[in-house]
Amino acid sequence: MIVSLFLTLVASATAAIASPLARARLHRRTAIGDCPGYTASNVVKTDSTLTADLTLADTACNVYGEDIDDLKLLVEYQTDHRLHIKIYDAALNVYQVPDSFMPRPASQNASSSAAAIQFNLVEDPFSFTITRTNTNETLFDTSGVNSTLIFESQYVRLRTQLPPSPNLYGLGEHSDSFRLEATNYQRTLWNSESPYIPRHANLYGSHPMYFDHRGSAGTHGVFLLNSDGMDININNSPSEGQYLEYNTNGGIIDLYIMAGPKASDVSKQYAEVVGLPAMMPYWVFGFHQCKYGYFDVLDVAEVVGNYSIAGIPLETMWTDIDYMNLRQDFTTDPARFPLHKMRELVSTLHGRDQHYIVIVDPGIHATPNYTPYSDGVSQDVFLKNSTGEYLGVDWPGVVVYPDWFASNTQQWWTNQFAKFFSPESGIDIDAVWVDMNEASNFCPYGCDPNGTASSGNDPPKPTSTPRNNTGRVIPGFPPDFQPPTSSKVRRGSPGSMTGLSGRDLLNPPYAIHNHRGRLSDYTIYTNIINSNGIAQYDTHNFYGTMNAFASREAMLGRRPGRRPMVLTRSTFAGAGTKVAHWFGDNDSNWDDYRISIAQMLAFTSMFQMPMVGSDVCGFNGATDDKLCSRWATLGAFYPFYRNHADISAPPQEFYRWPLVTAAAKHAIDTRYKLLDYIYTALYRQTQDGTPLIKPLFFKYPTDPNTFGIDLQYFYGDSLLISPVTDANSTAVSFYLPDDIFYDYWTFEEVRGNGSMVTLTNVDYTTIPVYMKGGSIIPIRANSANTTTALRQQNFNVIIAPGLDGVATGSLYLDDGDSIVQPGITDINFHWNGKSLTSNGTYGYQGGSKREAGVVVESVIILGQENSINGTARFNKSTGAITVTGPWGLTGPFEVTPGQ
Ligand code: MIG
Repeated sequence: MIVSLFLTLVASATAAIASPLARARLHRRTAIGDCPGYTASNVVKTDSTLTADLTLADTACNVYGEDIDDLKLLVEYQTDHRLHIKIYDAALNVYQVPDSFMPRPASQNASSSAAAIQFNLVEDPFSFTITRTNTNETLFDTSGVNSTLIFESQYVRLRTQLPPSPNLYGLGEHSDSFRLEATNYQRTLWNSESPYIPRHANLYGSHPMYFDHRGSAGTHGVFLLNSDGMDININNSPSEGQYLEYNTNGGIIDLYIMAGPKASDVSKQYAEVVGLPAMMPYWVFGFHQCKYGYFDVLDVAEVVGNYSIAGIPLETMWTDIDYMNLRQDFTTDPARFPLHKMRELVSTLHGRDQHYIVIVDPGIHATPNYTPYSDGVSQDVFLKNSTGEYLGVDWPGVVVYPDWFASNTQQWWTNQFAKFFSPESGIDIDAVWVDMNEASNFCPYGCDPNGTASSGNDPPKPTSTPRNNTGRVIPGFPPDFQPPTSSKVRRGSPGSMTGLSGRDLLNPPYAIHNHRGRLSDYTIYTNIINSNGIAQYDTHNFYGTMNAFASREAMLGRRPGRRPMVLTRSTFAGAGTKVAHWFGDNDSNWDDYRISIAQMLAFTSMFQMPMVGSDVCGFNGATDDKLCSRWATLGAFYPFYRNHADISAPPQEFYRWPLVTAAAKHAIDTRYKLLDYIYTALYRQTQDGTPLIKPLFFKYPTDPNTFGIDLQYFYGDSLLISPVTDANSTAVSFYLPDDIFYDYWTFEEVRGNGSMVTLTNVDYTTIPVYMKGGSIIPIRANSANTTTALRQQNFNVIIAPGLDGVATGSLYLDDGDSIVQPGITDINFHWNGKSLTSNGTYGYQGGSKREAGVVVESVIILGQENSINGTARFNKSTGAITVTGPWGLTGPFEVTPGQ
């Protein structure tokens, strides 16, 4: 089999070389250093725009394709803090990311003289700089050595000079350090299935956006709206200085420069370009359990039951591809996951205020008598090659892939969801999980799908017979889930801008450094043309995002008016406007535990994709009780909190070990008390782009010690999280900036002085958390078993005064579910050193009587030397004053201790 595959590959490689462009590559005329660059002419300026023609300055170099002779330059001062710079072919043939997928922000025609950043043109040879208006600092500069603009049919190069040792972040998806290495660093963007999330490799998503932080000089952002495969090189040398260089396989230069000057301003300004993130249902912040390899529906129910027995709150149960009949979407395994039993599972979960989610893959089994396929064929929704159906291989065997651009695809997908996930007759899921959507193809380029699917690569099909529960009682589930009589313990096994013609769409002359091999290896071939005429070569990087967006529409079709939650593996810039993401198949090791923080920081604070998290305790391999305890605890401070493991990994539900059980209980209890605090932070991000998770440098931008920190972060605006990160250790050294903090657990005041602090006795069931001075944090007085019950708990309000003695905070409340809210409550708290005032909007009526009756039980003021006015409860050892209410949440109130 290996030999025959090899021969196929050789044969196809030969075929590719025979194509005209590949020949051109072999006979290319010059080296990259000889490319002539462009000359600008016909420069026309208005107050808010600049246009020019760019003409190839000399003989074409045709290094990786053919130089395009005539380009156009468009510069727009879109707002006073955002510049748009577009360099494109005059003939408008070169592919541009379609507006239908990524609607562009309208220019507000700001006046260049009032703008925070300026575009400066050099006409001959063409180059440009971007400078900060008030300081004249250069932010972007294409005039350096070896920086000539190259714009060819299959290669675009743009290079900017940077100051030495830059603080650059972003350019995901990757599993490298949060602050990017500046020497010999390459970031390839080409969405691919990437088990074990390898370092220094392209992963599942593409976000060509970076932040450049320059300390007291401010922060700016750069977004290259280009979906072609690319290598971004960051490097320096004595002769070329420090630079960042884009090398794309095509597309145009569609650059958005965001002026900041604060880092969180850049976040907001990026949201103005790609869109604000989607609000999520309240319950999605609950704890989720998943595993690939649950044997049958009973096994799934048993996990739910075991969580109850262990007393660990479980909000949502998940099922992986195990539930499908022979791994086909929109089917259930009649023996192991029969539909009637699945319906019982879901109604039982719903009766317990729990939720249920299953997986759906984009690859549709190409087989007769399978309705999702035959419907799709008759509605013409699948990708085609030159001879007919384009085939790949995925879990069910030979598959076809939906063409998300085809006119019937959304309706077909929506119909499959409506039927299979019908509340009346199907599986009434609460959210959906879309996987394998890079898209993944088990068949590398040149292989025969039919051969591959029927050979060793064919996934193991479940053959097991149904079983009854012969073992333990599953509390809360109907009788047919229960053991028949006496019980024995058992365990189950587990012109149109659609792209130039004549390109080599399979093996472009410039080969990006895709860690999976050639562009078409293990994915949909890049020469497949979508129904709108654009090649997968250009749109590959957002195939998964379109799949996820279509799934969101399909979910909306089932539950109109309610916020959908779609968890997607593959993403592109702007995906956060509609869907959520997990970081894919990590490994159960300490390094992957650590790197999850950097991944979370990039997506939340930079890519405007706030609902994210890693597989808690690790996906691949065996975890252990120490790693899983730490991860259960860290995960409670991710926005998305799900324990998930591979089929080959031993089970790792939190109740499997006493230590993890204890850690998870404490972690979930803490997370739930803080749930409204982080829900409020998510709401803010959906309103103006302020990130719900912040790197330390966002808050201490002039303290260089914070610039490289990626093992600590702010959860919400006020909580500094500093987890233990060493393997099997109870010690951690972390940074405390020059500021006042309060220990979340003891209320003790801790004065940070811009140095490292070491704790040596951090038990496996806890994590260092500090409240930043200046904050007011509303927490639920008690946790609960579900988020539904949590919503009926009263609040406490904690005041953590800043160095100036004052503090602020807020609390947002709504029904947690509706897209259009009938009424919201949004309260601002202010502490002036003597009194707490609260005021705002009070529109949320409460979903139930008990919810409507929720009050603030007490107000706790930290960091006091004496009891204020003598009467409030004062704890001398911690300096905390407790004032007891209640105060209602239906109108403003004021609390002055002692009065
Ligand atoms: O080829 O559906 O990342 O979360 O459990 C692996 C089975 C397919 C990969 C996903 C993982 C999921 C698994 N999937």
